[in-house]
Amino acid sequence: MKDIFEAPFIVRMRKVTQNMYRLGWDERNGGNISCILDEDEIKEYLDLNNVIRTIPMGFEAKDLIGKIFIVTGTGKYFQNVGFDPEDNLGIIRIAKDGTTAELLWGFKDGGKFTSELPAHLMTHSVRLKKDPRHHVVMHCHPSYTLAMNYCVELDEKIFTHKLWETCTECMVVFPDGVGVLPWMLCGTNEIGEATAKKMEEFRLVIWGLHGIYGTGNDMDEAFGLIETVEKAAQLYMISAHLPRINTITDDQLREIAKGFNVKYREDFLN
Ligand code: 2HA
Ligand code: ZN
Repeated sequence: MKDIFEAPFIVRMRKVTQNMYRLGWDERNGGNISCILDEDEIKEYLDLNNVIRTIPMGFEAKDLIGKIFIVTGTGKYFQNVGFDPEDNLGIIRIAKDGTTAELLWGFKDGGKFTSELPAHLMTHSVRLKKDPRHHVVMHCHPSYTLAMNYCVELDEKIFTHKLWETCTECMVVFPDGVGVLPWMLCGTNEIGEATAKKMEEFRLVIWGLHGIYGTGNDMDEAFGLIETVEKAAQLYMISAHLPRINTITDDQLREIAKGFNVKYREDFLN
């Protein structure tokens, strides 16, 4: 077996969590990430017949039976993933009953997966149906995006439009817009189901007054989506109290969509 600490999927998780922590998106134990691991990429690193322990999930993930995920741990700090990945991360496989996780590696202090596993797995199910190349679900609390939650209506059209008109890149990066959920109690199956429902239409979903979910075919894509929202939100928040003299107009937004050949939410323009 190869050394799992050198595996690209571990190196990637260490890097991205450190990056997110340093950006201030994941204070204390805030945020969580899960990523589908393809059997081919892990079998050289891990004996897939060796189940360390089983952990009940409290919901059913029928579509994901047999799938393997690397996932951040509950109560764990992104700050610590870099120097102790085996304590802060786990690799789990969804067991045949669809309601149990088989721990294959990690959570070495007896810990378990993020409390947001329902939202993550339900989202994976939905996004996989949209695109079989889907792999990553990422949740975090980026400051400017969150600040915008307090001064912009929690409405998908209004919120998306404000982002689009603030930064030329936005229409190109997320032409499908940003889904928005009202404030809900986190860590529950209910917020998981509501998130997954939004994920049928969007790759980005705001959890009102809490944070954001981003998805993608790889880590860069999920991260890049959130990063682009956060950049626009930052520009919005540092300029919102000043007179708005210029803006990207709806006609210009249409021009961007045409120029970059992206299919966008036309109903989100005026
Ligand atoms: O686990 O971000 O939503 C920390 C969180 C919960
Ligand atoms: Zn959170």
